[in-house]
Amino acid sequence: METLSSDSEDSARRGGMMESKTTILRRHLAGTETLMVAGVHDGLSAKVAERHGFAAVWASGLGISAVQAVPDASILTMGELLSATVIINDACDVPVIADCDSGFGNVHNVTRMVRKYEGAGIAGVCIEDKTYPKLNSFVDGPQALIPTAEFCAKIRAGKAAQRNPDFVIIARVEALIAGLGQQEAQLRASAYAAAGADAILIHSRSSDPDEVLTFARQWSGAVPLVVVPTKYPSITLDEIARVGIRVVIFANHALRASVTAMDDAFSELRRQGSSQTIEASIAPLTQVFELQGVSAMKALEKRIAA
Ligand code: SPV
Ligand code: MG
Repeated sequence: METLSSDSEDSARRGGMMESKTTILRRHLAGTETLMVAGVHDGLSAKVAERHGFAAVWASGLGISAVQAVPDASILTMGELLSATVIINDACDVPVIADCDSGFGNVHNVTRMVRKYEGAGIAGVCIEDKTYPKLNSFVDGPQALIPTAEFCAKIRAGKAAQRNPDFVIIARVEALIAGLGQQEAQLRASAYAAAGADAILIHSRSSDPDEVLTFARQWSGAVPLVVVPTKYPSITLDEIARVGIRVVIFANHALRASVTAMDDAFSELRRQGSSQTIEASIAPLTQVFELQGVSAMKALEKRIAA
């Protein structure tokens, strides 16, 4: 699938020979096909997602926190999340949408955040209308939102800070998560679109897909809709497309799959005291080497040898 390494692709982009990841993401958003985005938490998961044909990846705050074994509760700093996101961006050739939680503070934090993320080559960011520090939407506890006007100011600050007009800012509405109902969710989404958001992520923790489907049916269509079907996995791509939702993010499936895979392997190793019984079910090292770019490294060695 890959014809250029990230480094050579970066320099090709810098030389103006290729479309930037930001422009690619912007084009995807303007298209008509529902975009499937894979949630990833490190370079390796980004690479695997890309190989399965995902057109973009989501640098998940939950995932990046989880791999450092800390809660998704604004424990990591913006710098830590950005470093992890840059690793993800370097590892794959598809656009990265960065989960930027509630924007790391007020309008001034959002301004700096957009400059830093855009400057690092990240295609787009998503900010949510929760208070700072935030708490993962699926953790029981207060899911307090900031006032609509305050979040609109953050969106305007972000849009004013971006340099490339194609850079994407997604506004995430947490009204349904906070139990404030469909009307409040629609009011907030409309206000965020009017403030300049390029897309609206409508989040839900209902196990019934109807909550987001109802929202989507009532949506004005001012900007595209994004969903994260973690708690309502029965929803189909067809249903999503039929109500006009443009982007679906499978935010944490790689993370959860890897926890199960590690659990299974470690439990079998402890039980057997040998890896014999799991060898056939775990990736061979050749596959790991390929993901690490060992063959590209060898090819380069050959090319530059005198
Ligand atoms: C994430 O992946 O960090 C998200 C999605 O923000 S969720 O965990 O569903 O809130
Ligand atoms: Mg998150």
